[in-house]
Amino acid sequence: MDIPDALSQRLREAQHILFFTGAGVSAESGIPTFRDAMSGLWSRFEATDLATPEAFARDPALVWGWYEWRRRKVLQAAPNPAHRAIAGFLRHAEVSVITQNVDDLHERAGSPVSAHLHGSLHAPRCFACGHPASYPPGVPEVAEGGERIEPPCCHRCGGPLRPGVVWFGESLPEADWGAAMAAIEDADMVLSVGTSSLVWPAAEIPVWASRRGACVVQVNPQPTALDEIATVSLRGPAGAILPALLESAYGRSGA
Ligand code: BJW
Ligand code: ZN
Repeated sequence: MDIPDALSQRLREAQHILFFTGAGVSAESGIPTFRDAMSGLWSRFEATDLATPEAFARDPALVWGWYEWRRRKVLQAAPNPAHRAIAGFLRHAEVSVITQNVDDLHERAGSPVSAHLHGSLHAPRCFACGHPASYPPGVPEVAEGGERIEPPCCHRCGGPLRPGVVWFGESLPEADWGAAMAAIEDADMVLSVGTSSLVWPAAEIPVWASRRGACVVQVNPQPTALDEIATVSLRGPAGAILPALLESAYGRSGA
């Protein structure tokens, strides 16, 4: 893709770049986005129906099975060119990565993540008492069409374990939210990548950065709620556009 010269120059001159990422950045690693249609056991559900404490309380095996299937997909996946390009920017500017994703593909590509706003698939805890727990090593076996799996019990109180993610109606982790606010203060450039920009309060991050004067660049094959305020919207897959942005700013040898 051809990157406008003015944008390459702004990137090159940026002091602090904030990457704000969503499920689309992991799509080319084979991880379904949050709002992709589901199949198999979960085809009757929307993801938004399963990602709530109420859904877990009603049917823990259904929700735990869905998260185990997703954890399996993530453990079997590898970072893609989009994750690697973001890590490439670290060589040239101060970079903060603020992600809504619950996978660890940014870290595996070499980018330290300042904030996992919606938690992590890899840090379960007790639904009843909040005690942290851990998974056995290895990749969980889950049928491709999906299956119900009873969650393991907490060692402390016997309650069911839940995934360490942030469900609808729950507060975002304070430290991660604080890190995101600090990054907004510093950033002169925001790249919002692969997010529908629908989920509050995370979706406000590029908006607030824009109000503080940052240049906001969006990377997404589809129009989103951010189109109205983005300085530039680049339509296409992150795995093609981010490497092109990196190369356009710093040249082939810098990318
Ligand atoms: C590509 C691509 C490629 C594809 N390259 N791009 C009414 C108004 C405003 C707010 C609310 C409201 N009613 C309720 C609320 C609050 C609610 C909310 O925002 N709801 C909205 C849906 C309306 N928010 C909350 O509840 C939050 N907490 C909160 O508000 O606390 C205060 C409070 C406390 C107590 C009581 C009440 C309030 C918490 C939100 C937590 C969200 N958690 C989830 C689930 C995490 C676990 C899991 O993964 O299962 O986080 S929801 C889900 O959405 C997940 C994601 O991180 C998040 C964002 O989704 P994302 O990443 O944007 O993915 P998609 O699938 O939507 O989009 C993918 C994009 O990629 C698309 O645009 C594609 O085009 C693109 N794409 N391929 C680049 N190759
Ligand atoms: Zn417990």
